Amino acid sequence: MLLVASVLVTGCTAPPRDYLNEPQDEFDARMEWWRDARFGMFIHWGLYAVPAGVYQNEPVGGIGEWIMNSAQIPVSDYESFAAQFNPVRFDAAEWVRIAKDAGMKYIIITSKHHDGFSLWDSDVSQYDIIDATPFGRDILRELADAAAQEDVRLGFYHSIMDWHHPDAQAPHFPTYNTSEKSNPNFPRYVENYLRPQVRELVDGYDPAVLWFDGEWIPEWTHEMGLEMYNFVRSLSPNILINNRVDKGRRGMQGMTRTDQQYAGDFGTPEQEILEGTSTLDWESCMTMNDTWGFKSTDDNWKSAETLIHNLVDIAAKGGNYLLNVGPTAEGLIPQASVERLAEMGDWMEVNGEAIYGSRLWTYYEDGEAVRYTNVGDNIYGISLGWPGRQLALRHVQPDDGSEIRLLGYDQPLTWSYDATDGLIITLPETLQDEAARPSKYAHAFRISGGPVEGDGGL
Ligand code: H79
Repeated sequence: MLLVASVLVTGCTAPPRDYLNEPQDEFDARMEWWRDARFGMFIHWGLYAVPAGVYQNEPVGGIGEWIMNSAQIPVSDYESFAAQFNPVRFDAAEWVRIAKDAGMKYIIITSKHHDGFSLWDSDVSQYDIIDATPFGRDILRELADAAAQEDVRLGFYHSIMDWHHPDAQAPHFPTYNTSEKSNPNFPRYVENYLRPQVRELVDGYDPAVLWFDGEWIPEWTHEMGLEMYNFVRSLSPNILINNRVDKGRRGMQGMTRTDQQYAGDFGTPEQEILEGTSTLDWESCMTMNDTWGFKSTDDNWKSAETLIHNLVDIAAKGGNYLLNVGPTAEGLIPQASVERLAEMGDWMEVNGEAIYGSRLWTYYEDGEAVRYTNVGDNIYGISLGWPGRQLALRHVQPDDGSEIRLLGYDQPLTWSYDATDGLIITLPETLQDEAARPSKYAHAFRISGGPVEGDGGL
């Protein structure tokens, strides 16, 4: 009887699967869409958009979404931002369109950041968009619907650290300090709050990715990480989970340590790009200015040229680029971000075939100014900046019948190869005029017809 009852309750008698020991081919199949995508949008949005970097008329240093910590705002004071959060100009379809037009294939939005505020109607919380704000619309639902319409995948950033929940706070809060291990109530928060929230997100919105963060606090243990990873996969077997679910991340460089087995499908360099390649999957998350959550005072925008070069550099090294926007409390993606994303979209329109679905090649660079990608039988040499009258590539040897084209230009290019000089591609005179070039900032040359690795001029 007991056995029958337990079968009825759980639906099966098999022991919980250990998703960590996944056969390589199953892992590859699960990762395929993400590896092909190469470019995604990160969205940091929450109550911190209300103060937007200013507290009690004083500008607060540091990243905007950390203002509660940086300005040592008491929980009860910070909560009052909820009553002011009424982003009436939020339009999920518009956000998805901005991402899609930029060439981004997926979106990761903060379901809950460290401040503890949730962007959906959580059953275990009153501190959420429905119960605590005048806005009263489920932001995650609207984004999930809009993303599904446009074939853009949606995932959630969910913070393990929580500065609001009483059971999750270290006694010394709000002065955050990693050196003290001190909160005996934390497991209760995990059991009664974090896990139920994660279940609500996965069951209710079917996210493609769960992107954990705030895992470095001493209360969060390796065992909790393994358990969470298996829990999420048991709810949604094909979901992807970043390495911050567990304790294996190496600082801001973000790749997973290999001293033991850690959970997590991909590494997460933050505000940096790997120096070279990796045998592990990875995604660099980066801001466009110096903050993730909106700050009214931050105008330190990276140029479209820098952003495009980053995208190329990351793709050549086998990674993904998760580029952040921090919408305002009115619900708008800042105009400076929109403009840069539009320029990236223009570039991807012409050059996307060198980025999407690309895989690591034998070489990822040829000096400072050239990156290589590989898609199918084609090698792409991507020049960061205009190469001049000719482009010299030392690492690639075309087949005799190879055709070389500049993406966006309608004629094949003239080229020569010899062991001394390597491959020399001659650039047409008409393209010496900047205005006549098919794209700005970076120029992709497709070498088709079975090129192989070369060592010309080395
Ligand atoms: O959500 C954005 C930031 O709010 C969040 N991550 C991005 C995606 C972020 N949290 N903290 N930081 C950024 C900087 C904190 C770095 C440190 Fe540590 C935490 C220094 C010491 C503890 C992690 C663990 C990095 C080094 C060791």
